[in-house]
Amino acid sequence: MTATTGTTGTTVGTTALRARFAARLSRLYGAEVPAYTTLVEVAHEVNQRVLDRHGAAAERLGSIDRVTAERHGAIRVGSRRELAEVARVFRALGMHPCGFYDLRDAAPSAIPVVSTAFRPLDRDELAANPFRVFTSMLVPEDRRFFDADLEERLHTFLSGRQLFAPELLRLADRAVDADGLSESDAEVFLDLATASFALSHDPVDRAWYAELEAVSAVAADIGGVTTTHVNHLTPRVLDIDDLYASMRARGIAMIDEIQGPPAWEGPDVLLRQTSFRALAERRTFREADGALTEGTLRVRFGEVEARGIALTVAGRGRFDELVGEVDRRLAGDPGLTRAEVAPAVWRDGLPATEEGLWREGLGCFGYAVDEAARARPDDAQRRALSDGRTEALVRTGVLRLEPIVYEDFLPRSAAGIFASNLTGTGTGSAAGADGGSGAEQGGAVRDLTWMSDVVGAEVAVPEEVYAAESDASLRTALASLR
Ligand code: OOG
Ligand code: NI
Repeated sequence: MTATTGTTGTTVGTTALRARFAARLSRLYGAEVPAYTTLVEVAHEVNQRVLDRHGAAAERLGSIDRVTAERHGAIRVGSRRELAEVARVFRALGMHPCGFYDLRDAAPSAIPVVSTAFRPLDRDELAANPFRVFTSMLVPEDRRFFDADLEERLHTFLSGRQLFAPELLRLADRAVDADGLSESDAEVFLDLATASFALSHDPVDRAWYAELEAVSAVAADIGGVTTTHVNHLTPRVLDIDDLYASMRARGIAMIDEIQGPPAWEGPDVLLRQTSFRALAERRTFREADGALTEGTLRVRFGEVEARGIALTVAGRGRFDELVGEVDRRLAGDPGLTRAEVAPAVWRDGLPATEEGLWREGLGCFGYAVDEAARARPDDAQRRALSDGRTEALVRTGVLRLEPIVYEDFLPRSAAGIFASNLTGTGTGSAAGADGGSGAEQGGAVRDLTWMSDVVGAEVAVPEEVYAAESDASLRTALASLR
């Protein structure tokens, strides 16, 4: 955290702003959705159990301090302007766009949004506070979901609302320019930023909401109301199977399965997630005759995640193959469940150790010099040191592998999380499309370049971020051996 004293008083740096914002959002969401507080409690219990069971080894993929504070949020916006504005707010928090996700042709159900995640990119910033927000943007121009008339009315509705106060955006820009805010400005900024994501009590136009809901529940949640809100806040756990069982034991209805890689005895890779079902929340509605009535909507839920090792491009390719193989076996025998099929597929298709992942070029690792080996190398280590090849240095233990944690998301899990929490699936469907051309994308081509243009900053490619970190770490380690 940056804390310098100048003529404007104490400066609250972007890192400290992010940590404070994450904590405030957590308090807000806990007050709005009490089941979230239960989830955080259970997550802490699970993490404590893992620490007791495994000691220091439990922290191999993240210090307990980081993991305890760790959250990701999810929000949804409707237009280019709204996405550009929220990007300005996140930039003031040291959060940068990373990854492009197109959920419009996702199985099991297509969602009319494209997404990115705003997150710290540097290892030190992630260690200080890893808060990230999965941010989705509606695509009203996609003809697979919306006809021209509905698109037009969505544009009109969205252009009439202002999600972020002008004062908030001014302060955000100032924080970026000055690398922080004075204590009093920081308070105003954090108040306004947090308030932007609170559930609104504005009446919901019943007919308009229902019309959008018939296309997609997510479209209604975005375009059917006058504000945005946190959709969920997700704590991180060190044992998601324990978490899942513990939540059920407390009587909380969880979705049917844990998304992502299965539980198995080999290294944890990428991301495993699960959630509890969206809860009914009281909302006020405006009926066709203008009368105000009380009702409920189910859109917000609780999610939890366990993070594993980042994969290289080749590793992601392997992962996708394994997912495909599990799907094929399940289709061949509908009596089976994913949890029954996947571990065997994983055993056949992935190395059982971290070193195996590294050797096959599938996992992302940093490198640390083993000081004992440097000071008193045995014969094999001496040969490796004089030969200088990375492979020999790792094999003989002169260099120790340090897993790089996956800090991003999985499109298929995201679609699964969206889908399992929707009350209705809507009529919109992009199934069968395979992306690429305008026609295939419903007339609305969206990709990483498009997203970069909208947010006004280059959207990073996750695999490139991990590769750069791994390369830099290797260079440092090798240089220190010379
Ligand atoms: C986002 C769903 C995706 C994740 O963790 O994969 C997501 C949403 O529901 O808005 O948060
Ligand atoms: Ni999420």
